[in-house]
Amino acid sequence: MNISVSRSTSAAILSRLDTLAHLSESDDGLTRQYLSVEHREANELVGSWMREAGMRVHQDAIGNIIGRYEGEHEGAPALLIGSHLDTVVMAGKYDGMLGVVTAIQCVQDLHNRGIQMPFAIEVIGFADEEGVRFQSTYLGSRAVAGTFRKELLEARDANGMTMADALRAFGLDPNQINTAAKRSEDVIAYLELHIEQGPVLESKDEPVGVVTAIAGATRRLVTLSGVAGHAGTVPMDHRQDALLAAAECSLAVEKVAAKRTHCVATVGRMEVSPGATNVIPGSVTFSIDIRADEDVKRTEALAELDPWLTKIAESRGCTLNVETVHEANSVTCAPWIVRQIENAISTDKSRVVRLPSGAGHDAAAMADLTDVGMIFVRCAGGISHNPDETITEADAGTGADLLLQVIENFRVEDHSCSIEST
Ligand code: HGY
Ligand code: MN
Ligand code: MN
Repeated sequence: MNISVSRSTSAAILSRLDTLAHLSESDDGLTRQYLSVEHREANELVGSWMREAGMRVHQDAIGNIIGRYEGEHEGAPALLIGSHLDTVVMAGKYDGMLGVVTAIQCVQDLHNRGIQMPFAIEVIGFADEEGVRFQSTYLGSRAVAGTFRKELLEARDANGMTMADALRAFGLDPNQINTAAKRSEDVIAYLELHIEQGPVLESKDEPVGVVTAIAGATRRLVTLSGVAGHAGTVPMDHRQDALLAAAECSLAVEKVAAKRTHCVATVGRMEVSPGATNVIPGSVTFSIDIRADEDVKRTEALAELDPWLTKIAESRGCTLNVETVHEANSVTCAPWIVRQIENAISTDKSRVVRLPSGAGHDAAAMADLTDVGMIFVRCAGGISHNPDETITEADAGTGADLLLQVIENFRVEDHSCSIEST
């Protein structure tokens, strides 16, 4: 790569990520949920960095923070560069935020050199990618892509508040969400820089790689209803214990994934009711997250799992309710963008790591609007969704160099909008 952002840039990136990491709902660890006080504080802080970099800033109707850096001609179609500002519970400080902060630094670099591209650049800090509060993911990027489903507004958080009411409490109007959607003719492509969240780059001793595809995913909420009872008096063969049914179902989830290559499944949340030591659980709700590199594998795994869950519930005298709260097919990154990222990494193709993403990303939702490309940055041990998530300052700089080079050499191909390539 022949463009290099200054060393101060990589230090600035890490320092800004440290500052963002303090905007958390709890003192021990980073948790920043959608439409929370911390979300508002993060939008204000990131918005100030966008302004410093010469961008015009606004918050859209679903709570994304967006900075626009005009091109040579006012109102030109934009290259979108984004990632998310929300986190999982007890998160690391790079997942999502690295992509937003790095994009801002790249625009800052252009601004400092007085460079304007033939296209505009819009940096987007998406409001909710993880789906922690309302159990459905890609809310911010779906709104921008125009694929937000209104029924999601009725989803409730752990306190029973609907998304619609949470939007109103945040100062937003749920009826205006459609105004966040972008027209495809106003967009030339979407780029996202993200930590790999896996071990491949580290195993190949490479700081960055280009993403070829993003795995499809299905998220479900399963509720088993049995009979609550006295832990001391109900004989074992008279029980309709919802937790034991859920435990058996969890093992079935593991088995349908483990028998398929590149297919993973996780039961990450389980709520037991009434949740007392001396009461047989009457009702349990648990989550299923299942993904695969090929959509057919995921649908086959689900088709195998469904009757199995029904059988387990019946055998334990429980009723079963299954709700699909998220479904996204796998997405292929546009070859014409992959090629440009590859060329920026190295003209020696054998040096370039091309890898699929097992994790979901906003790019998967943005692919409904425009062609997408992703850059991965190495993270230590591939650890993510964990406070121990970390990257080196050098790799943060290499990622920024790469993104800046892709931006400065971006050639629009196969696209309807009228942008003359520079
Ligand atoms: O779950 C995921 O893959 C992403 O971190 N939202
Ligand atoms: Mn994540
Ligand atoms: Mn992420």
